[in-house]
Amino acid sequence: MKTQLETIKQKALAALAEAKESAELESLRVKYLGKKGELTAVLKQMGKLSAEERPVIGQLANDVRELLTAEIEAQKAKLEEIKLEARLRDEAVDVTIPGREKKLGHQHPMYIALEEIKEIFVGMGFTILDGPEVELAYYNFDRLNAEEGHPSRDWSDTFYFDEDSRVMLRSQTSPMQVHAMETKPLPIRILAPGRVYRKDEVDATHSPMFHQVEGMVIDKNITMADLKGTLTAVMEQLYGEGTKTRFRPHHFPFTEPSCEMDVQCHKCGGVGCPTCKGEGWIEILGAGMIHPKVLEMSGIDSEEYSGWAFGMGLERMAMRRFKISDLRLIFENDVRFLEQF
Ligand code: 2NM
Repeated sequence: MKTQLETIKQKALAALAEAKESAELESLRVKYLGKKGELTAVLKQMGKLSAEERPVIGQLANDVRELLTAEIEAQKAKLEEIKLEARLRDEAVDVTIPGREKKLGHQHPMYIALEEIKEIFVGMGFTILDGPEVELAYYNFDRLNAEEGHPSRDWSDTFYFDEDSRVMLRSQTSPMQVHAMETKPLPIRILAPGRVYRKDEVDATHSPMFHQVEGMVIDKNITMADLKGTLTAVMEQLYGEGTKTRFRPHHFPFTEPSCEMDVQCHKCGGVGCPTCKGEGWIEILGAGMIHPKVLEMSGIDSEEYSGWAFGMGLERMAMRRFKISDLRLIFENDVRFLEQF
């Protein structure tokens, strides 16, 4: 029995040393020390021993059990440690690797220009409006005195959604102003910036989608002098004190009289240079006194109230401001381009 115990001890120790998983250790424990284990099987034969031998073998069996139990625990701890070390190695963080740079975007030059314009008008008591890009032709044309047959209503110029030309992508931001006339209490001072859509081929100066800013004032006793004074004050804030403006007659269906406004070239002071193409003046916007018909269609008494309005292209504005030569650069949104402003 002594040799049997010795054999069990040696076999078990060898197997334990080989074990790679704690599950393996558990099955070895069952195999040698469990109720049906090899050591237990030997102990069951103790009855055959003499009274002298029994305590000696009993002691020896206990020693083997204790040794194996301790060995299993030690091996378990060792495996845990190996596992932990492997995990630490796998999950190691190299704090010396440089961090990944988070690329930030950049504000678009056109929106930089728009923010500036908005700020100026807000400072003069204007409210900024937002409105739908899908409009009824009724609001985009009829209510602005562009009747059936007006050239801009043509299918070749406007994006319609239906055969009857009733629903469209707005071709100007003016329908927002019509909504304002319809819903806002008088007096009104609003600025309406946003996207507009026209069927134009893309080139250096055209795009089927572009941005406009329109503005409108309606109150008692508003005259052309208010239009000229306000817009000149805006240009002075935008281009510097003393900036000169000039107004030339023009035609729009929704204003009467209508005009175009030029600012004196800030580059050459009006002498003529490449920036103003030798003109000395740069065309900035269209404007005029709101047509009495337009006021009346929105339920405003044109005998009591009058108003002025203007509209300008935002891309052209930003291109002038930042000396951008091609409209397409405005829409490409290449960060290397945007970051320059
Ligand atoms: C322009 C030029 C002149 C304009 C007129 C109106 C409204 F709704 F009051 F009639 N909104 N915008 C207007 C006037 C727009 O763009 C070149």
